[in-house]
Amino acid sequence: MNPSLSIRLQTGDALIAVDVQNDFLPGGSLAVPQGDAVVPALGHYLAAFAAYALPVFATRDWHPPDHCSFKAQGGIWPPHCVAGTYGAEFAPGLALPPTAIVISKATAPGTDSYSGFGGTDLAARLRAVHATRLFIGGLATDYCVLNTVRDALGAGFAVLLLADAIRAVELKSGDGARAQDEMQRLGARAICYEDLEP
Ligand code: VGL
Ligand code: ZN
Repeated sequence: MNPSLSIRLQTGDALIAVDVQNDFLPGGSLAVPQGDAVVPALGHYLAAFAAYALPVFATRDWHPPDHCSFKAQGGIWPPHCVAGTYGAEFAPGLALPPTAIVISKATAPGTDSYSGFGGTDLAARLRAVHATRLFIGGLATDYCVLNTVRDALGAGFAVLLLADAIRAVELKSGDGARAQDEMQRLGARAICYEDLEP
């Protein structure tokens, strides 16, 4: 790797772990293929952010039992991430710091949001900690990661997409790669943990 490309964590950086919840992991009701792989991958970034005392955010899908995105209500998804259930809990292995700021989204029956910014105070919470550059990973590449990254760029944040800490649903084959292309086209820079300065 070219050391001149090495990324140094700095003041203004924040990490966003998108929807790393049991229902999106193998065995969950809306399992993302290899979704569990993001847990140790994000663990590396979480350790680095802890070492620099930089802020960490975790978004979660937090749906009511009759949410509009569920098939019984005419949506396209099986029931998932129902608030207060095991499936909605963060993956047990996800080493969030006690100071992590949890952002719940799509909490009302009639509205969905794939973006962590939709209907939440995420943007304000990021500004409150003076974040300017966001490291974004989690689940799923082609839904909530894509839409969170798009809104982050639209809100003026720089975005580093954690390419080794995302996995896609792939309702249609290739959706994950297309989503990553789109995020990069919009201005996100794809990185891997090895790109961080040791
Ligand atoms: C998600 C489908 C439905 C996601 C959430 O977190 O990517 N995908 N709800
Ligand atoms: Zn959902």
